[in-house]
Amino acid sequence: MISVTCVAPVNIALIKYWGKRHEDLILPINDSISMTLSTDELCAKTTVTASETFEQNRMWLNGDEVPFEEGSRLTRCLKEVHRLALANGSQKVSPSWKIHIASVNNFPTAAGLASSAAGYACLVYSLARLYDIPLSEELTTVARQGSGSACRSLYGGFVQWHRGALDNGSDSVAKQIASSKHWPNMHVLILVVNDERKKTASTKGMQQAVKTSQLIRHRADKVVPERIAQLTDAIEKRDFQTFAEITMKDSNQFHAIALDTYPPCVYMNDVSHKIASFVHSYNEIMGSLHAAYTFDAGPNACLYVLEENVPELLDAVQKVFPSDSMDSGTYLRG
Ligand code: 2P0
Repeated sequence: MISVTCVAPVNIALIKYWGKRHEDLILPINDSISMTLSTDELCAKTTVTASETFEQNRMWLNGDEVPFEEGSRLTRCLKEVHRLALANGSQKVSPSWKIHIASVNNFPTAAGLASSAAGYACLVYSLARLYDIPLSEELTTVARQGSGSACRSLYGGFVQWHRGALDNGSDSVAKQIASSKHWPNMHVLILVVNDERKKTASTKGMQQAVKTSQLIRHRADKVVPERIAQLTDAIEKRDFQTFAEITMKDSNQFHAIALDTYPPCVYMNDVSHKIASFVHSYNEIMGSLHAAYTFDAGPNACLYVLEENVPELLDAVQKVFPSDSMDSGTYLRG
């Protein structure tokens, strides 16, 4: 019997992935950029065990068994890892041995806090360690087939997921733009507005968006390519002003697309909108951009802020949003 345990953190998108051009291979219609949090924050932890004596593949998520169905994303990831293991001539564990997977998240699942990203990144990386497969761009294509955003969590720091052009998805890979050491004073403050499961799962929300939104093509073809270039440059130069402006604009455009979907997907709630207004007022009072918000497919806010500005921002947040207006507030290091 051989066991491997790994931890993978969530990543928070700055330029959002929203919309697929291929559902099964999980190929996106646009590039995206994210920042991966540090490993002592929001994480998935996965143990994979392979044994000659196991009779079937089994998986538990947060203690509950989940089915290992033929054709599922889980099965697809396992098959792809086996293919890489064969290609690498890995000898450590026979691909014929069945495996047991136990994964836990240290944060609410499916509350718009990128749980599937950390979960599949952790699963694929743990399997790779089990079969002695090195981390590579090709491995990101396997994580991508578990959940699109998962490919970005295989790397730390700032990461770009390239949409790619090929039909087989082999060039739809994640690449690191800069490690976390490049901009060590970049922090994330997460305001948990609500930790319930989101109403419309991302997979369904983006399918509906691609089918019905008239704005989504304009975003994918015209807006995102320009923003990717600008944000990459801002990250390279550690230019917080440009970084913050693009991040907030992209969050707003993603939610505009969600509302342009028919029927609309409403992810932000009244508190989320109040947080966005608060950040704009706060920045105006400070005289320059000191904080940037971004909201994923849920009401919770992620605020990007430089370390030196954290105490002041935290103080203002606590004054404007006393703890009963939110489930909890968490301060995290990026
Ligand atoms: C992102 N989100 O870039 C965007 C922003 C949510 C909003 O990636 O269908 O769970 O598994 O590929 O990765 C959420 O989508 O969707 C997501 P699938 P996923 O982080």
